[in-house]
Formats: sequence, structure tokens, C-alpha cells
Amino acid sequence: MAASRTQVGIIGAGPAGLLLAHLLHREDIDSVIVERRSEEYVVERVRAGVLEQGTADLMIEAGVGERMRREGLRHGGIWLAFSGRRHYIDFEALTGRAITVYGQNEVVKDLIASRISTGRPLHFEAEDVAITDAGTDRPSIRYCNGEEYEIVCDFIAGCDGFHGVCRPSIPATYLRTYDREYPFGWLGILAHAAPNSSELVYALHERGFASFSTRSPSVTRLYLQCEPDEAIDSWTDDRIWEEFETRFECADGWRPNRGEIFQKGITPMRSFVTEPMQYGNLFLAGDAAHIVPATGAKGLNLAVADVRNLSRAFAAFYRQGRRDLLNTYSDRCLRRVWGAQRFSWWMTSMLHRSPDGSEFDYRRQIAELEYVVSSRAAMTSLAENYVGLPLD
Ligand code: RFL
Ligand code: PHB
Repeated sequence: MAASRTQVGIIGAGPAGLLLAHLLHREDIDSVIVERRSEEYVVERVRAGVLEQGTADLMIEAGVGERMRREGLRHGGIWLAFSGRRHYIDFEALTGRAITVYGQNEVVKDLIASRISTGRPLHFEAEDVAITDAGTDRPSIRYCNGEEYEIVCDFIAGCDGFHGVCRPSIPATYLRTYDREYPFGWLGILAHAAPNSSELVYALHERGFASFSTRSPSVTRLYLQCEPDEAIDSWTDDRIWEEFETRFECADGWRPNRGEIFQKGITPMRSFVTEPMQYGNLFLAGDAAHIVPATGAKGLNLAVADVRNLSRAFAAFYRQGRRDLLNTYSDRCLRRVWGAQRFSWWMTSMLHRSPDGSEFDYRRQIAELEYVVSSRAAMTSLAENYVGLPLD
């Protein structure tokens, strides 16, 4: 077995693992990233698109925001559509802040390029990744890639998403988990169609939720509420477009431009939190520790907030021998995580039709939307959560 040492072993090359590695590099702290999938798979995986202002600012400050600044689309608000009308929620006027629409796969591409330019290790296609001595002060990562490898670490950062190995490496008796599955999913598509709304649209219709987003001046991203375990083949392109046109139906005549659908996938919706986000010298970050339903656009942003905290805690440890930020890492992250959980649950409940919901529930949801678009206080509450709660 080939053995090596590092300061921080990072499992997972999603946004959490890659950004953590970058922030540690800037503090001159060694790390090794071990990723199960190929580079191509990681870069092409289609996911999030909305960056909170704090996320975009952090990427710029950390020197990995140049392309995002050029190509990302700054949005000053969103539309809420229901009962045949669209209402604009003006984030900039209400909070002085905005969001940036820039695909998660572009963020990952930029972070991989930056990692490679540092010459620091990033191993793709690692098989049988496992942690040994998880609860000790010398945990190690083992994996195979033709040969067997062991990396002995001071710390391990578990950035391996919801289905990774890090969370299951912690004794179940040590963790408490909170879980909620929603009785619906999202069918997401990418289409070669010029986006024809300058801002995102979130719609509630009698037939369920639909939303409109963008990726570039020629690519539209759209989502549709569907059954969580529906077969994607039952959704032909024509059926998808007809469903969008029905659910977005509006007195002002707006409907998304049609175009060739070149990617589609179904995502389940769930809320999940693990407490604490630490076991000995193993720290969980991002989706490895928590999942939010995508309606609040918070998952990637929470992952970024976690690794910002974690990199600062490692820097305090290596520079000043302080453990206090490591000891409080979990509590500090969880405060913000629960804030985002509440907001994501609220947006999801307000904007979807539940199969076990009644007509009363639908009318109550419409009344809630009416309130949100007519009260400055309610609008501000949505806006300040959507652009991102304070990072500290
Ligand atoms: P990731 O991105 O899942 O990365 C984890 C990485 O770990 C690897 N891995 C392993 N590596 C080694 N050994 C193992 N045993 C491993 N097991 C797994 C995986 O291959 C992967 O590369 O987690 P991370 O870094 O925490 O990032 C989280 C975000 O990806 C996620 O929260 C967001 O995509 C959620 N999300 C959204 N978040 C937003 O902030 N704004 C949005 O607009 C937004 N929209 C979305 C979303 C997620 C969606 N889907 C598909 C779930 C829209 C959708 C449709
Ligand atoms: C996206 O652009 O992918 C997107 C937009 C809004 C959401 C989730 C995802 O709530």
C-alpha cells in the first residue's frame, strides 16, 4: 500500500470539497482531494444555478470569481406567478442585495482549473474510498486506483454529498438526524431556447409548481413539479412544453420560449439535517451534512458557507494553535443551516400542490402568496432569505 501524509484530507470534489481546498491553499495549508467519479462526470453533472450575493462575493475575494463575474447573470429579484398574474419581488430595492445565476458545473469547472494550477493533489476515479480511525486525531483515507493508497491526515473534511461514506463512518449513536421527504419531485430540463424573462419565475398553478431559470443568453433552465418516482420516459418533449405553458399561463401572455430539450432529469425533494457536523477530527460540510429542497436555491450556498467556516477554523488551528473555531464549527454552521431549512420548507410548502392536500390548502397557499406580494414586510422577509442570511 502506498502511504502518504497531509494536513487536511478532503473526500469529494463537488463545490464544498473544491472550494475548501482552494481556501486552504490560500492559507498555505496542505490538502489532498479524493473523488469517486471522473473529472468529466463531476463537471457535467447539472445541478444548481443560483448564487447568493455572499457566495458570489466570496468567490471573487478568493480569486475564483473572474469568469463568474463576466458570464454570470446578475438578477435583482424574482417573479411569483399565481392565479394568472405575475408579481415582481424586487430584492435590490428591498435589501440592497442581488443573486447571480451561474451554473454549478461552471463553478466546479473554475475550481478544478484553479486546483490544477496550484499543482496540489486532486485524485479522480478513486474506488472503495473508506475512512479508518475516524474518531481519532490521526484519521486516514484509503482508496484504490489500480494500486491501494492510504493518506494519513490531521483532519478529514467529509464533502462527499448525501450518498457519501463520511457520514456513515460516524457511529449512529453519536449522531441525531432530522429528515422530511416531500411527496413530489422536480423534473428539470435544459433547452436551447433564449431566456425571455430577465428574472427567475416561480409559479403555483392548480396542476402544481413550475419555475423558470436561465443558464446563458441561449439556454433556458426549467423545472416542473412531478411525482418523486416518475419514469422520465413518460415525459415527452411535447408534454413537457404543454405542461409549462399551462402552469405559467398568465394574463400578460408571457410563456417561456420553446427550444430543443438537451438534458432532463428528476430530482426528489427532501429536507435533512445531521447534528453534530463533526466527530473527532472528521468534519462534515455541504450535502454530506444537510439537504434542502431546491425551491429556496440554498444547497450550494450552504455548502459554501460551511467550508468558509471550516477553512477559517483550520487556519486558526495551524496559525495560532487555536481549537475554539473547530470546536464551535458545527454549532455555527447549524444555526445558518436551520435558517435555510425553514426558508426552503416554507417556499416549498407555499409553491407546491401536495397529493394529500385539499382545496382548502390550495386556497390557503394562494392567500399566502397574495400576502407576500402585497405586504412590504412579507416581501422583505422572502427577499432577505433568498439573497442569503448573513454569513457570520
Ligand atoms: P456534491 O455536489 O454532491 O459533491 C459531493 C462529491 O462527493 C463525491 N463522492 C465521493 N467521493 C469519494 N468517495 C465517495 N465515497 C464519494 N461519494 C460521493 C461525489 O461524486 C461528488 O462529486 O455535494 P457538495 O459539494 O456538498 O455540494 C452541494 C450541492 O451540489 C447541492 O447542495 C446543490 O446542487 C443543490 N441545488 C441548489 N443549490 C443552490 O444553492 N442553488 C440552486 O439553485 C440549487 N438548485 C440543486 C438545485 C440541486 C439539484 N439537484 C439535482 C439535486 C437544483 C437541482 C435540480
Ligand atoms: C436553477 O437555476 O437551477 C435553479 C433556480 C431556482 C431554484 C433552483 C434551481 O430554486
